[in-house]
Amino acid sequence: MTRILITGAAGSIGRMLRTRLAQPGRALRLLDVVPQEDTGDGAELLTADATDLEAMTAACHGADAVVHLAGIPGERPWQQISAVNLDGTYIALEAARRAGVSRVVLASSNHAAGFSERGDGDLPADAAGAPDTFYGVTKAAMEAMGKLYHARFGMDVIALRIGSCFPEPFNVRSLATWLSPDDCGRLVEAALTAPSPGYRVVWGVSANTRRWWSLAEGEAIGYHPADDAEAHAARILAAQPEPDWAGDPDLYRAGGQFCRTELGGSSG
Ligand code: 15L
Repeated sequence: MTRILITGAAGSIGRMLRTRLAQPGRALRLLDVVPQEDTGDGAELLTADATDLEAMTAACHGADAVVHLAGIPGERPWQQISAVNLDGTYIALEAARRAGVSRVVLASSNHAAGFSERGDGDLPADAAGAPDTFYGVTKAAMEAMGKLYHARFGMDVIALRIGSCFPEPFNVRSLATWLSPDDCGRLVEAALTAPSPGYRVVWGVSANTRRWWSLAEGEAIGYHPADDAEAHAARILAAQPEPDWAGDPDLYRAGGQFCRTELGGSSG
């Protein structure tokens, strides 16, 4: 029996993964600061703060891998977001190390590289960080922290630069950046099961026709997305002209409107 600890399990991606990662021979241990519903699926439910090193170390004991989703998912004042996202990343990795867990999957974000611009080819997943917000800085630091724990301790760490992970694409940008719930499940499954991946950064994006983020790094760990936001394009584009992907600031930069959001203001 393998055991996977998921932090931030009550959040939207956590709830998507609860059903998609369940499989025979695997136990899910779901941790969140808010109490979770016992749906009768056999998952082990823990109520704890992911920024509490002692609680996290205890939660990691007996786990084979950690999927670290806990964090504030958008822009906030620095003190607030660094206390949760930066400290939380350190604590997830350090708790895993102390408990002997050798693999950690980190929920990074496209906003770690939000100022990257659309070019001729696909943007590689290992393109240098170019954060667009304080939130993006915490995600770039998450990737750096993961790289540190790999280099120092030989842990397998896969950072997922997640795009727009929602039930459906909802605006023009998300026609390129959407990560469908099922592809999110496929991506995390690949990150959990790839043989000896070492340290990787992978885009979390579906096989969208309008995608400009590379899938090569994901394919290298066995992530093969099956969904395409284009199925929703007619609905989204119904009331507007064809978008200007090269000229619209919300479309030619990876982070979209986050590049214009007030630093420290609330978003996401
Ligand atoms: C993120 O990282 C946010 O958590 C999410 O709410 C969306 O804003 C997403 O990025 C996105 O870029 O669409």
